[in-house]
Amino acid sequence: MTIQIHGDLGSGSFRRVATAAKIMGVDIEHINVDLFKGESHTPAFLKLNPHGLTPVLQDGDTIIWEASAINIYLAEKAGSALLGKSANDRYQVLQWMFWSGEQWRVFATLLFNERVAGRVMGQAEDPSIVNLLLKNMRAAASVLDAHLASRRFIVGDELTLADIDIAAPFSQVFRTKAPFVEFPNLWAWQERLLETVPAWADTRRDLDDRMDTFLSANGVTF
Ligand SMILES: N[C@@H](CCC(=O)N[C@@H](CS)C(=O)NCC(=O)O)C(=O)O
Repeated sequence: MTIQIHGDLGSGSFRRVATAAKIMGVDIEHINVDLFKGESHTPAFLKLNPHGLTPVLQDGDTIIWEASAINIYLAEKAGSALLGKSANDRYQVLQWMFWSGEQWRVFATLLFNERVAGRVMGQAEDPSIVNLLLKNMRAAASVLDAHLASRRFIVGDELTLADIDIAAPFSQVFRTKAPFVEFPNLWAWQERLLETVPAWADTRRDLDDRMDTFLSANGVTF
């Protein structure tokens, strides 16, 4: 039975899973959930994830939400080095993935809500919220920038799930105007990923197409 991933092509979280699956050669069936139509809040979807969030994996009786957990599940199934080549690398990968969820992506998601979702709904951004988010993002980005000064990847010498998790906020950077361009090593790392990881470039194209089509249909431009 094919593994199903429920999600929206315009979502950076879905992109993390779509990218990892492509790299690992794991066949997935994309079940579209139109987030702009609120399809992650229907009674049927809430049975999969009561938080009303995507992506969700369905593999027979196994249901997993949270893109990082889904990627670990897929990587273990595929025996992939995306989880790290050694035991030590694996813990480092997990460390950065957990950090990414708590200290990094969360601010990017809230910035997206303020600057993109809010605009679609005709709401002005709240400067006090945006300033708090930018302050936290800059603090985290400066640590990443120093970390990446002498490294090509977040852990070890190859791409891992840590890179995919930490790169996710770049998915919406031209819409959120997250201040990553102020951090040259971080920016160069992201450009390198786009140039050297075809799946990362492919999924960005899908995401941008989806976002641009929706936003222009709703008269929103960035
Ligand atoms: N921590 C979750 C974040 C999931 C998340 O925020 N998903 C967004 C799309 S990127 C979503 O489904 N939003 C729907 C909604 O808020 O209604 C993960 O990593 O999977």
